[in-house]
Amino acid sequence: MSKETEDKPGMNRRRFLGASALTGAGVAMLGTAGIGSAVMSRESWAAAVSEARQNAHVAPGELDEYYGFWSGGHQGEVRVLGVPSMRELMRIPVFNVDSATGWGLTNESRAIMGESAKYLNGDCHHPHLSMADGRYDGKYLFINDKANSRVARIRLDIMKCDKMLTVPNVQAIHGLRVQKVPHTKYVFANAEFIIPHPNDGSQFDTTADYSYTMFNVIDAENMEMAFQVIVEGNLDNCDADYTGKYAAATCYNSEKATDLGGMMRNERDWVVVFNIEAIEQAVKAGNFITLGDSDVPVVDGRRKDGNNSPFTRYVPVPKNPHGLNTSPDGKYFIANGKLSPTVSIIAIDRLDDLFANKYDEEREVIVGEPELGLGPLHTTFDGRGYAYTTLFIDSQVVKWNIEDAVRAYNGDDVSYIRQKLDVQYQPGHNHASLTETRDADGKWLVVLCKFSKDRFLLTGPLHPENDQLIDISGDEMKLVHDGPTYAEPHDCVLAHRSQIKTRKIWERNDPFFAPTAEMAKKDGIVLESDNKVIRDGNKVRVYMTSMAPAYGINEFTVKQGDEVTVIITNIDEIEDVSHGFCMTNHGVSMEISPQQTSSVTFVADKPGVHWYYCNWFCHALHMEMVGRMLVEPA
Ligand code: RUQ
Ligand code: CUA
Ligand code: CA
Repeated sequence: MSKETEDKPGMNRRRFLGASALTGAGVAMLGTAGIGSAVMSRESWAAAVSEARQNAHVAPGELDEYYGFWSGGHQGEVRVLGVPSMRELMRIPVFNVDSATGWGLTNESRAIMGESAKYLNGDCHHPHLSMADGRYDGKYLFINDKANSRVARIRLDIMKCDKMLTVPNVQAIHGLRVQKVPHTKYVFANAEFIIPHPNDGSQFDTTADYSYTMFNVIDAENMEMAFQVIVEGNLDNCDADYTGKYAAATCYNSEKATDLGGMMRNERDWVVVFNIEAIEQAVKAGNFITLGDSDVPVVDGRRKDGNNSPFTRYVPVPKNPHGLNTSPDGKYFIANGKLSPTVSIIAIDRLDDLFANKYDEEREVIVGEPELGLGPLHTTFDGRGYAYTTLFIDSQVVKWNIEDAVRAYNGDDVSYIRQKLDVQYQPGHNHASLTETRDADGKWLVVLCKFSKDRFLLTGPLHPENDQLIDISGDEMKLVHDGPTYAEPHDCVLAHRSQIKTRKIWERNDPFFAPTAEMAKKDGIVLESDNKVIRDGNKVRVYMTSMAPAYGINEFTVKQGDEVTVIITNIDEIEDVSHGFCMTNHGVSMEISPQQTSSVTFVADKPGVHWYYCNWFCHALHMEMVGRMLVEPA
C-alpha cells in the first residue's frame, strides 16, 4: 500500500464530500499520475508512522518545542497551544467576552476595545507574529476580525490583547499579514467586501466606479491606520515579501459580482501586487484623498483608461484564487487557485521590472503554475525547497517541489509532486513550523481540517474541527496527531519557544492598566497598600488590595443607584497566584494576576446584601476569600 492511500476508508468519505463541493465549480478531475515517491511496504510504512508518533509525544512535565497561536474563528479568541503535543495552554480573549478574565467586562479591556466594546462577537481568521529582518521578534501577534472590521494586537510578553482598531471606510477585514523586512512597521489587512462610497444609502451599484474595497496598512507600533489603497475587484488573502518593498493579495471577485454565479464568471481573477515604497512616497508628498469623516490617507490603485497606477499591478491567475504565501527563501509569491487545480508562482525578483513596465504582459512574472489537485487553498513551506498545499476538495495535502514545478513550466519533463496524504477532512489552512520566516525548519505541519465527522466521540449536530499534526522532517509526510478544536481555527502560526519570552508576574507600571493607575493617582490612592472607598457624587470607587486568601476590604456600603467601580490590586508576588473578583447577581467578574490592577464598573441597583468572592482558586482558604457589598435603599 502506498502512503498516499494510507487511510482507505477516509478516501470514500472524502469522495462523498468532494462530490458535493464540486457542484458548479466546473473543475476537471485529476488523476494521481505524476506522483514521484516510491512505494514503501505496508510494514515499513506502519513502523515509520509509529516512530513519528513517538517523537510527537510530549511526556507529562515536559515542555513543547513550539508555541502555536490558533485563531478562534467566529468564537473570537486566540488560543495558545504547545506543539507537538497540541495541548491547549491558554486562551486569549480578543473579540469575544470572557467570564474568566473579565475581558469585555473590565474597564481596562473595554478601554482597549474602545467604541467597538459594544460588539459582543467577532470572527478572527489570521494570527501573525511581528518580525525583525524576516524572523519573529517575540513582540506582538496581530489578528483580524472579519465580523466587525477590526484588527487587534496581542502583546506576547503578557499574552493579552493591548490594542484594537476598527478599520474605517471598509467592510470585513479578512486576509492579514505583516511586513517581514526590515521589521514589522506595517500590518497589511485586506477588506473583502465591495461597498459604495459614501455608503449612506444614496447608491447601491457595486459595479460602479464609486464601489470598491481597499487594502489597509496599519502602523504596527501605534496601531493606527497608515494608509489605504483602493483596488479593483475584491481582496481575499495577502502576504509580504522579504525586501520590504512589496505585498500581494488575491482577488476572487474581479467580476464585482454580488452572487455566486457572477463571482465565478471569469476564468481568471488576479493577484494584486502593491508597491509599498511608491505608496509611502505619494502619502508623504500629500498626494492622497480622504473619505467621509476619516482622515486616513487614501490612494487609488485602480487602472485608469488602460494605464497602470504607480501603486499596483494586477497579475491574472486562475480562478477565484484564495491563499497567498511567500516562500521562505524570499523568491516567490504563491497564489492558490481554489477553483483551478493549479497554484501560480510569481517571481518576486521580476516585480521591479513589472513596475518599470518592462513586460508586455503581467503574466510574465509567473514562473510556474503546477497542477496539484482539486481545491488548492493554502501553501506552506519546509525551508528545503518543498511546498505543501491543502486540497480542499481532494481532502489531501500535496507535497511538491517548487523548483521542479518551475522547470516543468519551462517545458522540462520533470514531475514535481512528491506525495499526497489524505487528511480528515477538507483542509483549509496549513502551517509548517516557522514557515513565514527565514527560519522555516520543516519539522511540523499543522493542517486545519474543516470537518471531523467520524474522528471523535460524537457531540451532537455540531462537531469539532480537526487540526492534524503531520511530521514533515523526513521525505514522507506522516500523520501523528488529531486535535479536535472548537469553532473555528481558520489558521495558526508556530514560533519556536526560544522566540517567545513571557512575564511570570505583572510589572507595576504596565501600560495595560495605566489609565486605572492614573485614576488612582488623582484620587490620592496608593494602589499597592490603600484600602479605601471614595465617593464622588453618585460614583463610588472602592480601592482594595488582594492577597491570598483575603481582600483588603471585607465590607463596603453604597446607596442604591450608585455607579460602583471596584479597583483591585493583587499584591501577591507569587507566580501563578491569580485572584478573581465576582460580584454575585451583577454580571461582574474579573481576573487579577500577581501584581496586576484590574477594575470593573457596575450599578448597584438592588438594595440589600451582595456577597463578592474570589473566583480563581488561589489558596486552601479560597472559598473564604469573600466580602459583602451593603446597598442601602434609595
Ligand atoms: S481563509 S481556509 Cu479566512 Cu484564511 Cu483560507
Ligand atoms: Cu483569591 Cu481565590
Ligand atoms: Ca472570480
